[in-house]
Amino acid sequence: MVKIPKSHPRYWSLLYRERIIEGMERGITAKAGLIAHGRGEAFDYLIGEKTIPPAERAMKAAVAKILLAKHPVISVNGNVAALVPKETVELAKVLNAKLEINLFYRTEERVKRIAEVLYENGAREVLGINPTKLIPGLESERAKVDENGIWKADVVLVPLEDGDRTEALVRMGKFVITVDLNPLSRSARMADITIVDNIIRAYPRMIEIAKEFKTLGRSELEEIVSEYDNSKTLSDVLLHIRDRLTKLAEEGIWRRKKLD
Ligand code: PTJ
Repeated sequence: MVKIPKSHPRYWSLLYRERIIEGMERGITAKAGLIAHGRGEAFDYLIGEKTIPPAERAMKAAVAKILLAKHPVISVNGNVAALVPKETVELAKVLNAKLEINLFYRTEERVKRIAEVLYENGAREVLGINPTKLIPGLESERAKVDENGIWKADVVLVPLEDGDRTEALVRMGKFVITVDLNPLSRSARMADITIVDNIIRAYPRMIEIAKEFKTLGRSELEEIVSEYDNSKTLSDVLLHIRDRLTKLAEEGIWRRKKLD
């Protein structure tokens, strides 16, 4: 991996970019994952590369919903495994959720590599290695799911997803949560809860929230979920971007100031 100097003003961005490249070289991330990452980076610039209030609200509702679920499953693809393997395993543990590998560009070699990464990071069980069920109405490789995982799940967390499977899972009656920096993507609009944040910030924050919420009773968790409105969240994200861009334009971003 290329050494990124810590003094570089875009250290974090470059570090995660290297992780994705390394993930691809190790057979974890799909080539198209590099493009998906670039798209995410562009939206992260627009929101200001920090967790914004609508994302914080969505994360709280998501954690509450997963804690209330009977069979929660966290789906893992090649980008997620390259960027946040340790956090993915920790989040599943703290939420008592199962982990399932589900790939759009599925090859058995990639599945094996991703499973290795998850086990190296402390996973006790990884599903999706020998899927026996097919999500109805979905023609891509993503239709292949594990009978004890996504197939029987009531709540599924599908980060960095493409819209097809989100829609198919919603059709199957599942409650779908996504993490997607693009508030306009099909998955963002199809999901029941959309966390518009970078997964590198979202998962650590969700782990904190989960630890905090574990002390709450079911009725308190139910209240958090019932007060949540995903349409409002998506609208608030768009308004945040609009207001931020308006402010930057009025202040004159060309004056070499640091962007807030
Ligand atoms: O590993 P595979 O074979 O399952 O393939 C995975 C990819 C990501 C290649 C596949 O799912 C894909 O092509 O996804 P899309 O349609 O490009 O959608 C990915 C979405 O995730 C886009 O809307 C991006 O903006 C968003 N995104 C990318 N990086 C991040 C992100 N959202 C949150 N955090 C990120 N770091």
